[in-house]
Amino acid sequence: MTTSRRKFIKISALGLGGVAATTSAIKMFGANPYLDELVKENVAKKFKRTPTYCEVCFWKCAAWTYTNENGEIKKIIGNDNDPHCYGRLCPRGTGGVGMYNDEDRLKTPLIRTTVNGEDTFRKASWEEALDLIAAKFKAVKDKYGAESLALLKHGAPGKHFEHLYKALGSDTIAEPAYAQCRGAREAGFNATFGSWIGSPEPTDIRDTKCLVLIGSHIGENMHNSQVQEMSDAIDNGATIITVDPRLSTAASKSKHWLAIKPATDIALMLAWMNVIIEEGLYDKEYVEKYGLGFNELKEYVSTFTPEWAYGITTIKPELIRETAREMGNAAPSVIIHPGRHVSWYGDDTQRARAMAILNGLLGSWGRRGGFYFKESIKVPKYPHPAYNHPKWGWKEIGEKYPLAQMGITTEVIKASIPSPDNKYPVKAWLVAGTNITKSIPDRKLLEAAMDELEFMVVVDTMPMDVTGYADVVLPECTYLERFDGIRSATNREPSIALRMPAVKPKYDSKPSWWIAKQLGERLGVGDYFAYDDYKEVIEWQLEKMGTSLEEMEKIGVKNFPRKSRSLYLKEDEKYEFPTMSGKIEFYSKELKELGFDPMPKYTAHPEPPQGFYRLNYGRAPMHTFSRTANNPNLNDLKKENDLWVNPKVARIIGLKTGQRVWLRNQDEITSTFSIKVRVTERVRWDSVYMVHGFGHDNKKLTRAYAKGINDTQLVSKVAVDPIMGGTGMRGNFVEILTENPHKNTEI
Ligand SMILES: Nc1nc2c(c(=O)[nH]1)N[C@H]1C(S)=C(S)[C@@H](COP(=O)(O)OP(=O)(O)OC[C@H]3O[C@@H](n4cnc5c(=O)[nH]c(N)nc54)[C@H](O)[C@@H]3O)O[C@H]1N2
Ligand SMILES: Nc1nc2c(c(=O)[nH]1)N[C@H]1C(S)=C(S)[C@@H](COP(=O)(O)OP(=O)(O)OC[C@H]3O[C@@H](n4cnc5c(=O)[nH]c(N)nc54)[C@H](O)[C@@H]3O)O[C@H]1N2
Ligand code: SF4
Ligand SMILES: [Mo]
Repeated sequence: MTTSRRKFIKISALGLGGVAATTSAIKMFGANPYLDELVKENVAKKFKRTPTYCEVCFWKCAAWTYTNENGEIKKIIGNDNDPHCYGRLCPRGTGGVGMYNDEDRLKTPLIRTTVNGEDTFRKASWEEALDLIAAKFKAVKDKYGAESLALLKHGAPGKHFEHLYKALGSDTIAEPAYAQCRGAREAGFNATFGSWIGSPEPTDIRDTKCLVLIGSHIGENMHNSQVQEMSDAIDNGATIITVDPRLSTAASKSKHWLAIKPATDIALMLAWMNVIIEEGLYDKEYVEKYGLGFNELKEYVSTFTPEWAYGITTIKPELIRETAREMGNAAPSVIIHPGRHVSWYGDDTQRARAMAILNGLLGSWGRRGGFYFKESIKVPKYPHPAYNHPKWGWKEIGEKYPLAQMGITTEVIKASIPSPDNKYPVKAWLVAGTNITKSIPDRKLLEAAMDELEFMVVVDTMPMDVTGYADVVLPECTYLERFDGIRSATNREPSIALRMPAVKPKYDSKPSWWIAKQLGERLGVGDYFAYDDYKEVIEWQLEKMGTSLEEMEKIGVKNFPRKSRSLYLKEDEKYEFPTMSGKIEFYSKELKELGFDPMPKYTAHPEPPQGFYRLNYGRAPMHTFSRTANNPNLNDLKKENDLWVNPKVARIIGLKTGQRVWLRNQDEITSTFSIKVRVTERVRWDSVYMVHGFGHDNKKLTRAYAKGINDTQLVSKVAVDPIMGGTGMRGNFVEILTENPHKNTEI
């Protein structure tokens, strides 16, 4: 394959486009519960409602889609009985209707073609596109084995293609929500408590007395029930301690904001352990009963005094002591929040271990106001033949990283580049529900891999950047137009939620379950899809769970009583933790045996060179990653990201709020687009900050194209976590350019 073939198609594809009028309807809702109630009452009288769960992010709040007599979607409102949302959606969920209304949506299947030497897409029928994919996938399967077909996925569509892949005999599956997101936290907590954190996190925020946020920026990170519970906890007098180099929304609501020097959190946590142990603030009974390796830990942290940590973190020793005492006083109703996007500096599993150990010392795991024992209900599997066993898959591809519990995207990407020592040749990709060109760091590596592929398919709802690299693009209909798997997630009590179509698919778009089935039939595994409509699967599953489609249509969410055990540990319970030792492992033998530090170690990370600033990034409450930038409702609330710059830096460079600048990173990668400066004390002088997900490259995104800077473009350096393969992305440094570096070049 020539390089040019995979060249990103920038031109507006035939027949696509059209600018939609923006609407500010979403502004009507805001976060006013009284208004919410009024809206609910009025809406209920006028419109028909259909249950769904939100796909704007992965919290999956259950909701009602209201349609009028003409079958138009008018509103989406939270389901009162849902423990993920308590009846209220976040601004993104309310604005989800914009995904349906977006005129820029993918409308038909597209096939890459060449016209006058230029790559472009032509419209195709489903028949033609599916036949082509099946033929190409079959060729790869016959030549190299099904294992060489990789699936990169996220969200609900991923599940349907996972089924297709397993039927074909491929387990070469990965998602950026692991190695670029929460993988290290799962590995760190698993090594300590023997249990994943998972989603939603089993943090008992509503009953906590002290919530410690280390980087986690709840409030901008809009995970619905957590935000609501945190707000209740504040009202109930809980102490919030936020460790963040930036004054996040959470930090502004905190009793203590620890404006830590970036990349030094492990030092702070070691000092906290030192104080908690030295001053006897830990839960002695709990530690004795459930802990393993306390004496080793005590000995190990004895030299990590607050004075030692001060020199590293810039946090004053008195403040380290005071906050440690706050935690000790609140224990066990204290949460050192595990965070979620934790792929920061490469020692992320160890940072997660430090968080887990602090929770262990304070006795918060299994305690009210700490972490509860989560429970979910199993959705029965719709019958299908046994899956074919692959010879290799995500595990083998990521074998260098012993505690990886899921596929590592970047390793799958590397395996797609042929080399004599590549034992696991990946040859084709199906990319579903993930905009990898925005979510995977090291663009050079990603593009090198895409160049080498024999075939690449993208299933998306929007002409996102990633579609420009595909051979075939398939338009999925939005979550408001389809059936999908039943939502069953862990929580205090098990619950299920139904997603069913409120309206027919717009344009020539189709649901993923249908696409997967069509491909399955063409690839000889049709017997794994023994239904005509996914509705049949859901009906069958609901019957088995003691309910029915009819009932679920009426209620949307069904809550079930707990069966596994009590929510918290009982007074004199002899609980065995699901670790190898059955104990909370302060000292990890497993890590030691694998050649890693058995207790977390502080390592100094590279600092920005003269004239450079650390590139920090995060979330905005009205956007999800790159997926909502073009959404008419949400775009209306925030059109582009801005660059937070400390006044001291602004003075040195001579910057003013509102001024446009470009960024260049340590590898001389220059941002394609510019960004507006926001001068603010809320960010430290050693870093700059922006919201992730802007700076879209594809002109077909009429509202989002060229708006703001794409942080991912500047993340060319990654610090890989040796334990689980996560890609630390916060070690990139940028200089600020006030002159347009592209002046003489056309983009
Ligand atoms: N609105 C909205 N909400 C979302 C999402 C979204 O796209 N939009 N995405 C969801 C997903 S999948 C995830 S994973 C989560 C991510 O949400 P979090 O887990 O909360 O995100 P992080 O990126 O870890 O945290 C960002 C914060 O870390 C701070 N920070 C940067 N460097 C350091 C450091 O060295 N030390 C410390 N202590 N802090 C630092 C930043 O200033 C910023 O405030 O958000 C979820 N919620
Ligand atoms: N630089 C940088 N990189 C990051 C992060 C960061 O903060 N900064 N965050 C990391 C984190 S925490 C995560 S979880 C990942 C997330 O990474 P991704 O999962 O790639 O997230 P999105 O960018 O939202 O991409 C989602 C894609 O799915 C499409 N989509 C939306 N709904 C549907 C649907 O119903 N069907 C189909 N088929 N497609 C749909 C959207 O149009 C979009 O193209 O990114 C990680 N990468
Ligand atoms: S938190 Fe917001 S965007 Fe995420 S699922 Fe819930 S309503 Fe949707
Ligand atoms: Mo994430």
